[in-house]
Amino acid sequence: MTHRIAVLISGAGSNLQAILDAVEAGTLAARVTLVLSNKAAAGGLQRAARAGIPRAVIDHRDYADRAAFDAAMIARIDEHGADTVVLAGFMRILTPLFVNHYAGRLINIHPSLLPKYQGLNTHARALEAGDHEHGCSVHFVTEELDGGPLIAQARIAVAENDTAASLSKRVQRCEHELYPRVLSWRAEQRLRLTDQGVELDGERLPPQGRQTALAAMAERH
Ligand code: NHR
Ligand code: GAR
Repeated sequence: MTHRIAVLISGAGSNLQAILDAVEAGTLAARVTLVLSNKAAAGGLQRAARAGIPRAVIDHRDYADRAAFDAAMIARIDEHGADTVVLAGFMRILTPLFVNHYAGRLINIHPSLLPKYQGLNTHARALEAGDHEHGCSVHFVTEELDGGPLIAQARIAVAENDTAASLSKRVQRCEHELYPRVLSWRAEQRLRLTDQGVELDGERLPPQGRQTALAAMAERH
């Protein structure tokens, strides 16, 4: 059966688009069963509509607390079926209820070289620190915010004249290449989370995950 992916978004959905494009191109052997947003205005919902994919809006403000919001999302996601649940610019912290329900099949992409710069405003923080490299990380999601086991990272060089905006743009290009690639590993049943850590092709990955070379890495602007 084709690998089923549910994608959670809060914004523009450029990572969602990269996933949809990879499915369309045949490089990601999966089916996106649902695009779920906590914001009705999220641009990614239009992308899902164009691709003919079921959409749902579950607004966190309609729920008494985080657990109730998460329970509503679980119910909707499971109606559509998901072998992997993908966070793609999803901006709500998830409770243990949600994280445990999808243990080992919940993945996030984060715009920094984790464990550096967990949380928000990662590009400004990398610049502020004077880092010479920056990038993005894909990880299994656990209760520990941005602290789950790392699957893969891609690095870019930071230039003298970079701003948070220019960095964000280059990091996003890396994300758009890296995320579909990692998801193709899942779709091909090559990637799993074990008690010992992350396993790719039956081998345990190092703590920072697979370091990947991407076409987008060579770009400076
Ligand atoms: N939930 C858990 N339990 N663990 C993780 O690793 C998670 C998570 C939920 C989202 C994505 C993450 C990121 O890649 C993510 C990882 C939102 C916030 C946040 O502070 C932090 C990290 C991430 C996403 N959210 C605020 C909140 O109160 C709201 C911010 C807003 O709406 O703009 O939920 O960076
Ligand atoms: C991406 O850069 C992603 O790494 C980041 O938000 C952007 C979403 O863009 N995620 C987070 O910061 C999670 N807190 P998109 O909606 O165009 O995919």
